[in-house]
Amino acid sequence: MRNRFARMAAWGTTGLGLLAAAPVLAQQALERVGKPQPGGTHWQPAATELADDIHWLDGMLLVIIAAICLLVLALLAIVILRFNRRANPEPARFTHNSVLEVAWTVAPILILIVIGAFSLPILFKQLRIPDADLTIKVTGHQWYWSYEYPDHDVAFDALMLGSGKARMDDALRAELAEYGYTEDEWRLATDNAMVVPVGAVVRLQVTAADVIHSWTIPAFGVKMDAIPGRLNETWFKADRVGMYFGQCSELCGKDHAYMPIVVKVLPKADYDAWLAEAKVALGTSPAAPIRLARN
Ligand SMILES: [Cu+2]
Repeated sequence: MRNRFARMAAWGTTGLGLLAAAPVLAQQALERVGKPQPGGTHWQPAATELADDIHWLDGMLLVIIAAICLLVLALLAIVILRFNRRANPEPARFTHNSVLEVAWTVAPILILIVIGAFSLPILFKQLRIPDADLTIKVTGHQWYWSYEYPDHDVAFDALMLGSGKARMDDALRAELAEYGYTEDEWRLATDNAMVVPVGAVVRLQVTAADVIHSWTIPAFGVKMDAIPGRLNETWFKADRVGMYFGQCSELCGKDHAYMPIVVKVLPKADYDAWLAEAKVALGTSPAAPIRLARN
């Protein structure tokens, strides 16, 4: 709460009102990805090629691990049924078998090489950042995120709506609606969101101001530790317009569960309109980022 009041004072209420009103219009129709679904136990639908790759690798590993489990199960069953004391009263006395030992050493090596041949290229794709269309600096704080668009002189904090509330009430319902969220999006919804254009390569620079946090959007296949004193880099290219939810993923203190992440992926024209408004509402005079960081 303290943070939000400080920011309102810093930006002036006119600017904040302008910005708060605009995303409401834009996000009403946005597909929501990353909030809990009834019976949802699988991956969130992939919105980037990176996430697609990860899901494919997961499926492929599942096939391999299932085959290995079935093989081990079958061997166990054979041992239990054919070599128990009753079925096999006179056990063999040999202590080793070179062919068998070479086989059970070489086979796992081959399996690991096959897995590595598919997983390493995916890993390298995550690590090699393509030429970026947009750079955003993400800073984790106890307990909120702040975002800076250094090329556009825009910086803002993103705080969970209704923090400090123990249960839903009319005021909170109204606040969520005012920001364009539904009631069940409480504890995922933030006052400001990271906004990016669809199809743009976004380079993220991730750091923290106090303790280690971790920034993630599962649907993007992106998770990056935010470490004080370090600038970690990662990237994504969202292929689908939508509103994507994530949460701090490194236990960072008592309100770790209350620093959600919202990314809005908008058509280029909507993004440009947002950016124009953000420059007015959230634009940074030279002193402003420092003041924000201190909040
Ligand atoms: Cu955190």
